[in-house]
Amino acid sequence: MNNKVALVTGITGQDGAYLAQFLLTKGYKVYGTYRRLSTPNFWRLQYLNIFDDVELLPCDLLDSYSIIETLRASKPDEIYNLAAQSFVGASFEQPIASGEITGLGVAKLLEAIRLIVPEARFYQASTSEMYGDNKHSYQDEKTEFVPSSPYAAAKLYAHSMVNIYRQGYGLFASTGILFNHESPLRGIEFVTRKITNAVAKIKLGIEDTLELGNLDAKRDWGFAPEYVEAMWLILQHDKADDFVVATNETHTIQEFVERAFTRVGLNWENHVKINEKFKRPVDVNYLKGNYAKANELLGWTPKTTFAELADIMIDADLERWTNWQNGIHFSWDAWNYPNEKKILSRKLKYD
Ligand code: NAP
Ligand code: F7E
Repeated sequence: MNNKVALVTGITGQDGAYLAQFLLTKGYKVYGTYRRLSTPNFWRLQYLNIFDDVELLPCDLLDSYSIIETLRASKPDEIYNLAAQSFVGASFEQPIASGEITGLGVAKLLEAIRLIVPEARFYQASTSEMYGDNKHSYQDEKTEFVPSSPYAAAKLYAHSMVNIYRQGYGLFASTGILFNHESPLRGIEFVTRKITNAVAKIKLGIEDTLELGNLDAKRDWGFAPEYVEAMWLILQHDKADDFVVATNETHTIQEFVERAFTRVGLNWENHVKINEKFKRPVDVNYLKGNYAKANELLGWTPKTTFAELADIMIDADLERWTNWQNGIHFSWDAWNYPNEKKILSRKLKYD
């Protein structure tokens, strides 16, 4: 133990689970917040085998009093705010809820920190989505933000509030402007995991087609376990600041599709269909980060390549579906999410 206490909001999400695992290896006592749901959602903590090692506190960013109770109960030295409505597509469907959770929720949290634990170090999960549909060859800490979705607008509000609380109240409040990062624990609606889950099912004969939207968008994709280490390094730095975390590479969605199908020996063109429903009213077409500052000041560098990332995800989903076919039971998200096609969209086009 290092006698330090960390509070991770959104511990049930991809990054929350990996960050909790990382902090436990560093000797932290780890508290994590979860939302009360009709069906409990602890599969990632179980998957990493750390469910019994973390302390769970009920907290919703919509509810200031639950935030206050969480801070009082945990008395954290470090707070990692990962909780958000994080799906860009859904933010077009529910812009108000996305703003209240992902934007205003952070203001509620900062106010509570200012009043209850002002000495705590605070990390905010900012995002490359804040750059929007920009025209720059790469984006770094100096690039202007032009958000292109309700999600990005909410995140930019939160990002601005962190800077205001740092300057105005002297909080040790930092942000990581993280570009897309993926893993076998990635939420099933996000494009990489949607692809690897479907490719595994197609390979095993459970499904035949994969419907996608915009294949031309480009993303800077890294490996999530490496990105949570960057979050920790940001809070160990001697000064609160903003840091871009990225790979400095960019690839189209189609390249990811090709890599995933090739991994299992199939031709993607025989299985992929375009469905307008999965195109967004406004998309971010090009993202490529520059992590020079994080490298220079934090010593952080990405390690897993684009191809390795796709292979790790494909192999994990193939193993899960193979186990499922063999009647092996384990904690997992995909088996009871049969088909995203079932979900009707209010604003996007559908058949
Ligand atoms: P994720 O898997 O969607 O996890 C989001 C977490 O937030 C979940 O634990 C979720 O709980 C929780 N949450 C949602 N609404 C909440 C509310 N009203 N109150 C409290 N908690 C709530 O997201 P992720 O990929 O791990 O990303 C972590 C953070 O980094 C997010 O803030 C995301 O916006 C940001 N980010 C992600 C990326 C990326 O590429 N992954 C890049 C940049 C920034 P449930 O399990 O109950 O839904
Ligand atoms: O979309 C295109 C889609 O949903 C990537 C979040 O973690 O990273 C994530 O946001 C691209 C977009 O991630 C489908 O139009 C095509 O251009 O995987 P995504 P995202 O929107 O980049 C950032 C950094 C965050 O902060 C967010 O929290 O893929 N795309 N066809 C599709 N996307 C989805 N989801 N589904 C499709 O069928």
